[in-house]
Amino acid sequence: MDIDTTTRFREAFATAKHIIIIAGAGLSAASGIPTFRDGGGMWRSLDATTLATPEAFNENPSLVWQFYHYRRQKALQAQTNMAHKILARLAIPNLLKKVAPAAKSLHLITQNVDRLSVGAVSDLDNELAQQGLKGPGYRARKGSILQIHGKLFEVQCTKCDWRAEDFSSPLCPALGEAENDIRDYTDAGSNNRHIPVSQLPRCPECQGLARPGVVWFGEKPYHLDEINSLVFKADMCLVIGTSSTVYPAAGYAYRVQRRHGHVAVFNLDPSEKDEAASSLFRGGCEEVLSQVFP
Ligand code: BJW
Ligand code: ZN
Repeated sequence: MDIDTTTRFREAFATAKHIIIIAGAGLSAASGIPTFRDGGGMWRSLDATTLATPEAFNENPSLVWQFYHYRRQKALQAQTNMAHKILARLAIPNLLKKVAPAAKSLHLITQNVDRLSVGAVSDLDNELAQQGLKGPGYRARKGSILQIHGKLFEVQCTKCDWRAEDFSSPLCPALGEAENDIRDYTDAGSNNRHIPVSQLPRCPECQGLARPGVVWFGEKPYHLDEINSLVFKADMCLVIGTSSTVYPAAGYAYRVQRRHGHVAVFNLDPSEKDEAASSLFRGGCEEVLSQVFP
C-alpha cells in the first residue's frame, strides 16, 4: 500500500468534521455474499440486476422469491468481516475520536441489505459493555447506519401497509422445497421450480402477495431527505466496495467533491468514482481498511 496516500488520507480524516461512508456489495464480499456486477452477480445463470426490478417480480414472483430466498440464506450464514468491524469501531464516538478528533458526526449509508453492518455495530456495543465501557460515548449513535436499499429480512405486503422483520428461513415451505430441487445454484440454468403465487409468502393481514422489503430499480430509496442533508454538510466521504453505478448513491461522492470535501475510494477494481477520489485505495476493503485504521 502507498504510504504517502495513507498518510495524506489519515491527515485529512483527522481534521474531518462530518463524515459519510457510502458502502456497496464489496463490503460484504469477504463474508461470502455475492456482489451484483463484475462477475459476482450471476444466480442460476441469470443476471442478478435483472431480478431486482418490480417488473421481474410482477412477471415471475416465484423466480424472484427463489432468488431472495437464496440471498437470505447466504446472509444468514455470513459472518461479519474485518471491514464491517472497522466501520463499526468508527461508529462509536469515543473510538472515532482516536482517529478523527475533530469529528462531529459519522454516518454509514449502505446499499447493502444484508444487515451485516448493523450486526457488527451491535456486536461491538455488547463487547464494549462487557469490558465495562459504558455511556453514550461507547455506544453507536442511533441512526448512524442508513440502509438506503432496504432490508433483506423485512417482508412487506404488495397490497396493504403490512411489513415485518422476519429472519426465519425458508419463509414458506415451497421455497425450502424449491431449494432442495436445485443444489448447484450457480449453474442450474432454466431448471427453476415454478411455485404458484398462493404458495409464496403471503400477508397475514390481507392475504395479499408479500415481497422482500428491498428497493428495486425505479423505486424510492429510503432516508433520502436525511441522506441529502448529510451529503450537503459532509467534508469527508469514504466510498467502499461499490461500483458506483446505481443512483442516487453513486452521485453522493461527486457532491462532496464539488464542495471540496475529501473523497476516499476503497475498491478491489477500478470503479466509476475513481476520478472523484482524493485518495484511492486498491484492494480488498477488509485488508486495506485494517491497514489504514490499524
Ligand atoms: C470490492 C471487494 C472487496 C468486490 N473489497 N471492493 C440516471 C441518473 C440517475 C438515476 C438513474 C439514471 N438512470 C436510471 C436511474 C435510476 C436507477 C439507477 O441508478 N439506474 C442505474 C442502472 C443507472 N436508480 C433507481 O432506480 C433507484 N431509485 C431511484 O433513483 O428512485 C428515484 C425516486 C425518487 C423519489 C421517488 C421515487 C423514485 C433505486 C435503485 C435500487 C437498486 N436496487 C439494487 C437491489 C437492492 C436489493 C437487493 O440487494 O437485492 O441494489 S440493484 C443492486 O445495485 C443493489 C445494490 O445495492 C446496487 C449497487 O450495487 P453495488 O453495491 O455497487 O454492487 P456492485 O456489484 O455493482 O459492485 C461491487 C463493487 O465491489 C465492485 O466495484 C467490486 O470491484 C467491489 N469489490 N469485492 C472492496 N473485497
Ligand atoms: Zn396485506
